Amino acid sequence: MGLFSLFSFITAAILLGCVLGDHYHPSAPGSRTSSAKREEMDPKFWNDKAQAGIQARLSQLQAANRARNVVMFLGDGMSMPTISAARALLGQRRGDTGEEAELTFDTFPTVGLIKTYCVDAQVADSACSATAYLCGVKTNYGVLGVNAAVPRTDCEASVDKSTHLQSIVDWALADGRDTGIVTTTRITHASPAGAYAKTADRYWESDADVKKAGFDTDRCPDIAHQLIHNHPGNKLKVIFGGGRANFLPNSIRDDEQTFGSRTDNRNLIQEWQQDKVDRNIKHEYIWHREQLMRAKNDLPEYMLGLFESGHMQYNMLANQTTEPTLAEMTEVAIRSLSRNEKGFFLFVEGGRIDHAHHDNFVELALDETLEMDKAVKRAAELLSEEDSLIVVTADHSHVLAYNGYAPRGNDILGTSVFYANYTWDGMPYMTLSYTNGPGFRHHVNDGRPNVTDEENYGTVNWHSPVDVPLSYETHGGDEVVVFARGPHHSMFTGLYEQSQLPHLMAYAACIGPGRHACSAATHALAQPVLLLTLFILLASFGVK
Ligand SMILES: *[C@@H]1O[C@H](CO)[C@@H](O)[C@H](O)[C@H]1NC(C)=O
Ligand SMILES: *[C@@H]1O[C@H](CO)[C@@H](O)[C@H](O)[C@H]1NC(C)=O
Ligand SMILES: CC(=O)N[C@H]1CO[C@H](CO)[C@@H](O)[C@@H]1O
Ligand SMILES: [Zn+2]
Repeated sequence: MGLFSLFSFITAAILLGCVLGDHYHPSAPGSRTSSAKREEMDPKFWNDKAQAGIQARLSQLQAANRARNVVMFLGDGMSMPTISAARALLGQRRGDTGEEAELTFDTFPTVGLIKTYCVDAQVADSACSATAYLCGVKTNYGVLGVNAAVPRTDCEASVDKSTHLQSIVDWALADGRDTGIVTTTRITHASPAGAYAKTADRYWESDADVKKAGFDTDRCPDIAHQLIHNHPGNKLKVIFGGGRANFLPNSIRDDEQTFGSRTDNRNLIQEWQQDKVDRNIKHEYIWHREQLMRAKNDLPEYMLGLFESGHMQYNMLANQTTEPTLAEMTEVAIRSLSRNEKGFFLFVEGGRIDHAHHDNFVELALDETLEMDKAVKRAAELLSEEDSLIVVTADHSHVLAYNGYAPRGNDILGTSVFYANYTWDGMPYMTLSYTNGPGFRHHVNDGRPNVTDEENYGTVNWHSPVDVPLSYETHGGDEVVVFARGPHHSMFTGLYEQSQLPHLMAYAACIGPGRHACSAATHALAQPVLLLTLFILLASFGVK
């Protein structure tokens, strides 16, 4: 009886709360203070935190050296809700409420926003966006390293050299710096290929793909071939990722017993090795985590690591004996490239955030985001803020939504429990859900089914619910974030085009075409001197 009246009292209070709040923002969740942290009740907590933030920003203001090294981290499909939810998951895995947790790149001093649309598309794919953030020019959906004069799949148009773009890898090489690419996808996949390939279609990864589209590989060489034989791919000192099949003939099995996919009978891994033998350069091809760990202690000049036949495995599902983590690959890459006195450019991609989103596997997407953050942490530990610029960003957004209004600390992968009762059908809904994708459920008895009742609910292979049925969830068109730390990080603030990004990195590093931090420093000095000279000259004329 006592319990019952307490329950009715609470229910009445909640309903009253709803009446008192406006109906768009019911006031009830705020009244549930049980999950809030004690120290957060005290204004001093927030004031001290804000003052510490001022101190941290002040100590960042001095860094204005030239960036000797540049590491660019790309979370494929790492939209803003992805970052917010991954942060909560990070904290909750440590047993905390989660929302207040900090990713490594959250602590970077500068944040900006970039517009990701392509020349012919409202919402970007990873190819036109890679061309923008690596070559500095926006182009058509699906093409790589060529300008918008090349329509997708138009082989002949892409033969015209005037359509070819240089990437920041070219710019770094021209300055005598070393370069590398690291990814969890096939190394021939759109994002890493933006660093070295020129092609009318991102999916022409092996000769078989080009031929299937009806084209001649002599006119339009496949992406794997370009990586091994063309500049700048053949100058990359570190190449780590998946995608072995595109480098091997379809008649032979690789070290993990999977067949290659090439129909020209070429073994591009052997051709890569032969090229180094001919030039008498210390090199190593690796395919296993232990080989990577061993190489760390005796680094060859060139390294090619292909750890899977296709994409590398999701971290949560990976065989940890054979599969290195993104942080491990990043560390070996940085140790290798750091040997160049002039510095380096390294591209690191957390490439499977995107794939997990396309399948509505939200936990995998968040975990892959946290894996990339671990790689960022490793890089930030290994490299000095004085001479190394680290940029973290995404190529495009996704249609993941972070729904209200669960109480503080509620399981980020769970239901918005408090409001389950207020859905029209009385069914629960998830805090994280998607606008579209394969996670569509047919209605039962004219209503939504109870998705938390499903057999595989709570597993990584459970599809988050969606509104619109599609085989694969889509990218989103909203801005993505850029985080920057190191020399000239403040240049990355504001809201700008994605194609601005490599120009900013080149500015800070004093490489590539256009303005440089190094020459800008002299200009800044030269201008007043020039003005003064002019003034004296005019004054002396005036005296006469
Ligand atoms: C991981 O791969 C190794 C080598 O192929 C294999 O021996 C081992 O059984 C695998 N482990 C798991 C958990 O699958
Ligand atoms: C939905 O399913 C869960 C798990 O079986 C159950 O606890 C909950 O009561 C169900 N809710 C409704 C409204 O059916
Ligand atoms: C106010 C309200 O609708 N309460 C309902 C919330 O959901 C539970 C379980 O489905 C019901 O028992 C309540 O009546
Ligand atoms: Zn995608």
